[in-house]
Amino acid sequence: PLARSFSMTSLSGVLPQWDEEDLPVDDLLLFEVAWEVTNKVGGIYTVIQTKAKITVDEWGENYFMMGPYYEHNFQTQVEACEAPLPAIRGAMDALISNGCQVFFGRWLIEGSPYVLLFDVGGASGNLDRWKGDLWDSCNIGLPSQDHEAGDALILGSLLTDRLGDAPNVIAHFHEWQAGAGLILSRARKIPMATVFTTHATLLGRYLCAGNVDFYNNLGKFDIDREAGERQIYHRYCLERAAVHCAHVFTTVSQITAVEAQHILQRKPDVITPNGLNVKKFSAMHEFQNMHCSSKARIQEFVRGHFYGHLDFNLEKTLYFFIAGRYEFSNKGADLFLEALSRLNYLLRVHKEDVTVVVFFIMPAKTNNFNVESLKGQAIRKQLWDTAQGMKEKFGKRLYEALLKGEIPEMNNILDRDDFSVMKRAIYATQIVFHPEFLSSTSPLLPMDYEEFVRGCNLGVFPSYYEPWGYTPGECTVMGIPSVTTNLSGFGCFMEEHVSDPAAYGIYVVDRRFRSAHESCSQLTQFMFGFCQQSRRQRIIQRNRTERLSDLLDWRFLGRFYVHARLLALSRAFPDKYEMDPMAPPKAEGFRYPRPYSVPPSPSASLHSTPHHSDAEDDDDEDEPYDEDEEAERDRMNIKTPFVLGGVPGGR
Ligand code: G6P
Ligand code: 1S3
Repeated sequence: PLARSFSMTSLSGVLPQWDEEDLPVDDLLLFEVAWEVTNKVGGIYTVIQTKAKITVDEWGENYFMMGPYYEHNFQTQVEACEAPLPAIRGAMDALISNGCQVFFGRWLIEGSPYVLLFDVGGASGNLDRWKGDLWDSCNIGLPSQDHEAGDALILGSLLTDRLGDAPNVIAHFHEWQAGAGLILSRARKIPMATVFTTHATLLGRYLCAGNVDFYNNLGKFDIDREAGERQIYHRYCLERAAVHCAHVFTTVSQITAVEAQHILQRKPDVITPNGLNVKKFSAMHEFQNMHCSSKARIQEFVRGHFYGHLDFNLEKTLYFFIAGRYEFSNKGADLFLEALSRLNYLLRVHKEDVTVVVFFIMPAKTNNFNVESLKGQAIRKQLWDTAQGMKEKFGKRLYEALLKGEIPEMNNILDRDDFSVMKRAIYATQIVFHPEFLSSTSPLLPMDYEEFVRGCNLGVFPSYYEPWGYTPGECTVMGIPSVTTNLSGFGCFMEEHVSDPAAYGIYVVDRRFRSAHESCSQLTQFMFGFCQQSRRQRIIQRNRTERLSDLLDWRFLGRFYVHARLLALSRAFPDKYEMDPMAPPKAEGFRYPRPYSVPPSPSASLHSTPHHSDAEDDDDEDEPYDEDEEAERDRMNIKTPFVLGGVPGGR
């Protein structure tokens, strides 16, 4: 019998956490299916990759992730091994003897989960037959030109072909590309508990990108016709069928829940917000030091980029960035550009000596690097190398002179040849072409995304369509302030759980109840206010931002996944598992209070320290603010009214 009870322990002394003992996993298997398992396409990869650790902690050897096989991904991310369970080995053998390729191993990420990957391309010879099966089971027809939908069906067919023989399975499917497996498993009456999570709706994404007033017209769209006109009717049918076949349907945020209710015609049973695998540094200010060293590298890049016309003070330069899938208006790049031009105007009118350098990190088709930027970078690098060489020579000669008891004549310490080398370096224009931007091996900016974010001052993500939005969350756990919107799942979540988000460095632009012009003005004011902060105020604000990390930790948010699975079990096998109606974990009512030192006026949040100062270089300024005291007091003030109800009881 599964007589289970949960109790709460505290995470970092702030948030309640599930006790992991007694989760009903002993005799169950958990399958998690997504197109992005070991295969980075977008945000779902981040969800499953960061969540792996807590899921493995809970399920151990009973947890299997499943997705498509790509040779390069497998070779670089997976350690091949034999499947531990006879049921899985049997299914693999049966598929292989039918000419399909399947691969098994441990994904080399934190938690090292097992992965079972299916060679979709290699099984494409069966596609017509499987299309027939899909039509027979649910009357969804896939057109031949849509290869992505065809691949999704192949994955689903391979999955359900043999794995239905495994006993006591909970299968969690993510997004429409994994949906075919769910539809087929229900059509074939395979006895497993199913969960389907949507991270965005197909039609919602299309409609928003098409410049419609989406959220004010949610109930008015003729959804079948809209899907048909966009030639995605069959995909939309797959998505909708998966949603309706699942025992439990979840979305990543409240705002996408409302969207799903209209576009997919089912109210989600559970909201499963996206978390991160938060790493705390033992030294509290370590993340500030990391900001400093990453920023120095961005500064080097800027020096090279503006080589020959660097007419601004790098000490008074702030780095903003936007990042995400290249959906210009959905991700708010349009609003950001307009707000930047307004910010530029304000900075000039107010004669601010701050310079803002902005990066757009959006993977897009490129032919090559801009030659001028490469020239600048190459010259900067060469000058750096030359300077290093000269420094060594200089040091050596100085040392030799001192050994002899002499102070050398500084003007003579370098000889004529040395000066020639330095002059040559100044004139040199060697160029290297390399079509990459943000990667640790890039010639332009040799940093990975995380290092880059750490070095910036503000992430700006004014999205219009953003079911969750990892980018501001990633900034938060690194202690970097960011702008988000009340149309993003993340922004709404923060507004719900943080009393004064701006004081914590989370600026939420209202894109829901204001016109585009008004939202743009608000964004401009946020950025202008940010530019007016002193360095010390920015440091204090970063400390506060970082304090919100616990809220975004999977150790806290993972409970919603646990709940979804238990609910699916109780619906799929009601005779065996019973769900206490009080079971849903509750996050309502939980709020981070306004930081202790911030006065209770909303406008004060824009200047987030007790005493706003105009001095920029004021690291040592003696302000009546004690970070540790503030952190401690805030922690004491945080209420934890989560009621974690019962869980399945045996019958
Ligand atoms: C960190 C470092 C400080 C540095 C500051 C720069 O806090 O510990 O030494 O002055 O970053 O901050 P800024 O907001 O100007 O990039
Ligand atoms: C989706 O990825 P996107 O950037 O296309 O899924 C992400 C993970 O749930 C989510 O954070 C994002 O908002 C969605 O839009």
